Amino acid sequence: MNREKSHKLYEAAKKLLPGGVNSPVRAFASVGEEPFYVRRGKGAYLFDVDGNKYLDYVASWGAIILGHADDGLVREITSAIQEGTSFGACHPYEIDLAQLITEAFPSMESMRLVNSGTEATMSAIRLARGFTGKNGIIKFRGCYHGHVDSLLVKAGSGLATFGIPDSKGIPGDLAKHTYVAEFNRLESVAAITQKNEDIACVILEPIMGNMGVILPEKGFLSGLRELCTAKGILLIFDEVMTGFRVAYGGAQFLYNIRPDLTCLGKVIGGGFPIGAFGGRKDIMDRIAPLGDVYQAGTLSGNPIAVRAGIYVIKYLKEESATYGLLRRRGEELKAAVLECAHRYEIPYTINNVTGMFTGFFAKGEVNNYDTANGSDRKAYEIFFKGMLNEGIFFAPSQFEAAFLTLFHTDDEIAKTLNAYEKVFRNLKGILQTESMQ
Ligand code: KE4
Repeated sequence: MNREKSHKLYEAAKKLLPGGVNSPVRAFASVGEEPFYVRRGKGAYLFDVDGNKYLDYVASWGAIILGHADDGLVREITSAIQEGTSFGACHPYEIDLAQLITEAFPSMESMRLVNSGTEATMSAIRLARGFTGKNGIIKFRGCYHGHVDSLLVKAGSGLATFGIPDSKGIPGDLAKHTYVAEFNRLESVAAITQKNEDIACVILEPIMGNMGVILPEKGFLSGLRELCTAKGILLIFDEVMTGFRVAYGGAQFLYNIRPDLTCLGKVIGGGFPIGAFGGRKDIMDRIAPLGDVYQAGTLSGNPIAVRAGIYVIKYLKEESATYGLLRRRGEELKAAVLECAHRYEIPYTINNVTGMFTGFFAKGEVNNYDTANGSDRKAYEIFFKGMLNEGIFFAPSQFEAAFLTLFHTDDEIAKTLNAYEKVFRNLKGILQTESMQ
């Protein structure tokens, strides 16, 4: 696959951008590849500057659910942009989006729109600290909540990928307030709260996506809810990835848990920069200008991002078949891929929720940080490269999720399965050779 133009662009980018990218995981470093440069996207596909076509399972890290350059969305934004791009003043669309979100997420009685998932989680933990008057935060090893100082501790996504679970540049005086528990191990949370009274909140991805997809085990989320309620600790669901993705009402709908605060992003902006945090009104009323916890943003509630989000969420609301389609295709793909892995005797397991999934090169179940971290990254690198050469773009890291869009039709699933067949056949040969050495 010729990627000469991409190579030249990457060389130029490296002169101006650290690592040549605007976000680390895009550098493809952990899979030993150079990034390709996208010219355009359409439906389930990306097209690079060298004319190559890729079936896209990254979907802008989950922000794209309808498909790239959806015709209706393009019409909506083309019309919206004629009226201006940013006002720094109130506009009616921000009320419409908030109404749609609170109907889908009843726990979000009140909310604030921001510009990224990071801003949403950063604001939510500041609010939790302000509301409770406490400093401590409990997060889970491998969960990633954006590049928030207090949350870049034992984090997932790009940090786990590059093996730097803790970023430099975060003062010890701040990091000391962050406690790290183990996902699916409720006792690890209880152990922290028994020793520390000064805990403001527990924040987690209710379905992990940033160590790859890891599902909560039965009783874990409900146990967390009970523990937080009993201790007066706020429970924050980071649904930046799962919101409007795993269900119209997110993971909190699937598992019937009411968090105190929720963070959203990605899907609610239709690919434009957006985030939101919200929850109990008594808590949100502490946010300025009503309350004494400051939060602000020049482009917060940007009319273009908001109108894109309204279009996408209305589509998901009205096309109720959407989630059934994503669920069916996700399960079909999982079953067929696992059958293929079995035939080639490749240790592989898939965690999947409504077409948000990760395949791990691991022997047993992947249900926590250690089992995810123990997966075979060399096999993943071979998988990634093999799929890319077949024109299938998966995340350039084992510790990310793959996403179906509504344009991943049965034809795309068939194309993906053909590619898996070739890649697994090749991988079996490599693994057999290695085992003989
Ligand atoms: P952003 O600031 O990147 O919009 O959102 C941060 C964030 C917060 N919470 C969750 C659960 C998230 O998954 C994210 C961001 N996700 C990563 C991919 N795993 C974004 C991709 C990137 O960092 O380039």
